[in-house]
Amino acid sequence: MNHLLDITTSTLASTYRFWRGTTASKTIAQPEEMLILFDQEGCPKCRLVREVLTELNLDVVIAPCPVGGQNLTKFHSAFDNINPPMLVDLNGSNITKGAEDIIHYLFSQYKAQQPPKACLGKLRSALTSNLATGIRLGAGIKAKPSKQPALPLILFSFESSPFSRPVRERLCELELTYILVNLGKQQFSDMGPASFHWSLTAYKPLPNTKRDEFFKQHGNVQVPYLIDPNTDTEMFESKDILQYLTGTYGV
Ligand SMILES: N[C@@H](CCC(=O)N[C@@H](CS)C(=O)NCC(=O)O)C(=O)O
Repeated sequence: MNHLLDITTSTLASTYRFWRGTTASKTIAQPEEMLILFDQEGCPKCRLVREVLTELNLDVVIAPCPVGGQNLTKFHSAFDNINPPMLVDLNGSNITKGAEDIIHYLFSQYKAQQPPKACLGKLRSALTSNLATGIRLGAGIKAKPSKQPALPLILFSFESSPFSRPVRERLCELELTYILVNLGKQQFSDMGPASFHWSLTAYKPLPNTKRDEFFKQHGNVQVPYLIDPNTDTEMFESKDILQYLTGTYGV
C-alpha cells in the first residue's frame, strides 16, 4: 500500500477509536517479569487490551498469532481453540483469556481499581474497534511466510500512533515476537508529531519516565523506533522499518 494512504487509514483507525491508547499513566512501575500478550494486531478485541496497556504504561512481550500462521496453530492446540487475546502474567502465574477479563485483571492488578466504563468491550467499543479493523483492510490479521530470528525485536510505540500501527501489523503478519515498549503521552507538551511538540520552551518529557530515558538517548521522542538485536539494527521512520522487516524476515 502507498505509505501516505497507509498512514491516512491508520489515522482514521485511531479516530474511530477516539484516540484511546494515546495517554499514559505517570505512576505505574513495570512488573518484575514482563507481561506476555498472545495478540493479533488487527483483531478488534486485542486492540482494546493494547489500548489499556498503553494507558497503564505497561510494557509487554507480544506473541503474534495471525490467522494461517504456526503460532496460532500451536496456540489453538495448547488452549482448546480459543482465540487471542490471552495475557500471561508470570508475576502471579496468572493466565487471563478474553479482552474484558484481561482489562479487569490489568486494572485490578496494576492500578488497584475497576476499569472505567469506556475501557470495556461493550457495544460502542466493539463497533468502533471493528470499524478500525475495517479501515485497515485486514492488515495485521493474516500470516505471511517468514524467517524467524533467534531473539525478540523491540518496538517503541503507543497504541494510537498512526505511524506505529503499520509496523505492528507487519510484525504480526511475519509472526515476529517483540517487546512492545509503550511510550504513551504523559503531559500536554508530549502531544503532536515528533517534529513538533506542543511546548513554548524546549521540549522536555517528565523526569524519570521511559520517555525521559528515550529523550536522553536520542535527543527527541519519536515512535516507531525499532531495535533488532539479531542484526544490530536500530531505526526510526515507519517506511524504512516496514521495508527492513519485509526485506529481512519476509520470504
Ligand atoms: N516520519 C516519522 C513520523 C513519526 C511520528 O511523528 N510519530 C509520532 C507518533 S505517531 C511521534 O513520535 N510523536 C511524538 C511523541 O509522541 O512524543 C515516521 O514515519 O515514523
